Amino acid sequence: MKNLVNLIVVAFLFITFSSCQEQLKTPKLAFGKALPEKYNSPDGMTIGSDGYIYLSMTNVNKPEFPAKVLRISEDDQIEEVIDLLPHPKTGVAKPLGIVFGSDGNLYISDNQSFASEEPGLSRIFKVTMNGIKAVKCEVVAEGFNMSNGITTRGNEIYVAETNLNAGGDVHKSGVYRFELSELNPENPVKVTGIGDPHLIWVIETKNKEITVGANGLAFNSKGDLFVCNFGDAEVLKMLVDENGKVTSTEVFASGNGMISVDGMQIDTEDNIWIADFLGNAIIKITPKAKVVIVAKNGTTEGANGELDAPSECIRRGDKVYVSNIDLTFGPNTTDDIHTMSIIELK
Ligand SMILES: [Ca+2]
Ligand SMILES: [Ca+2]
Repeated sequence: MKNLVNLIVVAFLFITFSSCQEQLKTPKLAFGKALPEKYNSPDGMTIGSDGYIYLSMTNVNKPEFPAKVLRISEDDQIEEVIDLLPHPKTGVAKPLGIVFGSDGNLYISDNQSFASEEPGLSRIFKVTMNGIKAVKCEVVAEGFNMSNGITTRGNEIYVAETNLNAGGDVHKSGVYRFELSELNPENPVKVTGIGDPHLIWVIETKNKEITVGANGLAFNSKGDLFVCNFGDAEVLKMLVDENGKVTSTEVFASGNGMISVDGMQIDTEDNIWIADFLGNAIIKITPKAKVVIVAKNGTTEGANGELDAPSECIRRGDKVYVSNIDLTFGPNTTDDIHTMSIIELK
């Protein structure tokens, strides 16, 4: 009898495990091949009104290749948009989050903490667009330690500062808010951390080992803001009025198999899409806060399209495009196979 019970338990576990595995989607290699060496670490993405995915090619793994904005056409061809402005001190740009402002220009976080340990070197770029042509790249805000996710609502731009470095406290991060009219290349905004009127929210990451804080952020169709707190694997929700005043905050989703929460995008159905860098997974969170692990695999080089330390994902139609930034951090080791993945939803 006891053996029979054991057998039933084993069979049940096997079936449960198998069905969970079956629900996971298998990512495939984007573009049918690895990226060339000159495109060695993709990160932030946004979709333009032209239907292209605009992509930050941060090239953190091989900085001898200049950081660029690329775009991906609806038939998955890659085009170059513009080379980004090197920092005078480090000689490189390190773009992460990217978004179109309501003025039709691109706003991009330049995370100089990838290039230097000196605090305060990170910036926000404005890439002036004329139709599909990029005209110039200029600095419109500076003084960040690690400018990261970036998003927009109306004439506002929101930026995640992953490390406020407040008096050496590595657990504090936050969200800055700017009016587009303030972002003038003639006179860039200089942010100053705690006490800066642009800093509308400070986040405390509780994880003592992974202290990485505010990361991806995005608005849903109602204008509610969601922010990833990377180290605590939680998605925070905040309401911000039109004057930039935070009126409520809550934990919207946490845990449920998420190990970390990195880049975030929200699709047209208000599903939140998150790259779980440490968990090597792509997560969907429904508007009702149900956490779904869409794809996940072990550490890899990504040669067959496997997830390889993904840092951002974005849904376009029935495909989810994944940037495998492939940084040496947590369980992952940087390798020489540079890839993006695509997950087909249908
Ligand atoms: Ca790789
Ligand atoms: Ca790898």
